[in-house]
Amino acid sequence: VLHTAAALFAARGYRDTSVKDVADEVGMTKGAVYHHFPTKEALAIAVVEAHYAHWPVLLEEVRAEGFSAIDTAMKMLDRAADVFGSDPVVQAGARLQLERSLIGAPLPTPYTGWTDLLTQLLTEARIVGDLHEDVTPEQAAQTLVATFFGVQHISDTLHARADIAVRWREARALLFRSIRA
Ligand code: LUB
Repeated sequence: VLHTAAALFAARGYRDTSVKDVADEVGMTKGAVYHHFPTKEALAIAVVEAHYAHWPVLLEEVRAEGFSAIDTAMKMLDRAADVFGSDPVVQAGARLQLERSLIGAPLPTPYTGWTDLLTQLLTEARIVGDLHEDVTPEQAAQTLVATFFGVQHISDTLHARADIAVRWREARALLFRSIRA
């Protein structure tokens, strides 16, 4: 139900997706869907939460590859760009966050999870001397998040994210060249 709702939210947005649409697509009754998600808002919240659930898993995977902290940050964002380009749950979460004012229930706060994660990694990077002396972890994290958000948004708006990987790697090449020691 969650994946089907995500596909519909990603394609049509919150307003133009009904619980009935989800039920029909899944092949369930509306009542059966309401058994899992009591309201349409609850369904949207679950999709946004599932969007964010990707990143701790991704962090563990990238950490396990043994990169330096600054390279872990870069690889995390590279992998996130690929996921934004392919995963309907991640795409739906991003669209729902853009439409948050239309959803009559509070969604998780956007952006701060990534900013905190990248600040932590870049603080580790600074300790081992991998961060440029003029750069603070907080500033670099804010700029990386703003850039990634903008790159994925423009790619989505203009090209349905078909070029997100290329656009992101161009942007992050500039950014990481400027934040590395
Ligand atoms: C990321 C989006 C789209 C931030 O973390 C978030 O909330 C995000 C959806 O709101 O990009 C950039 C890593």
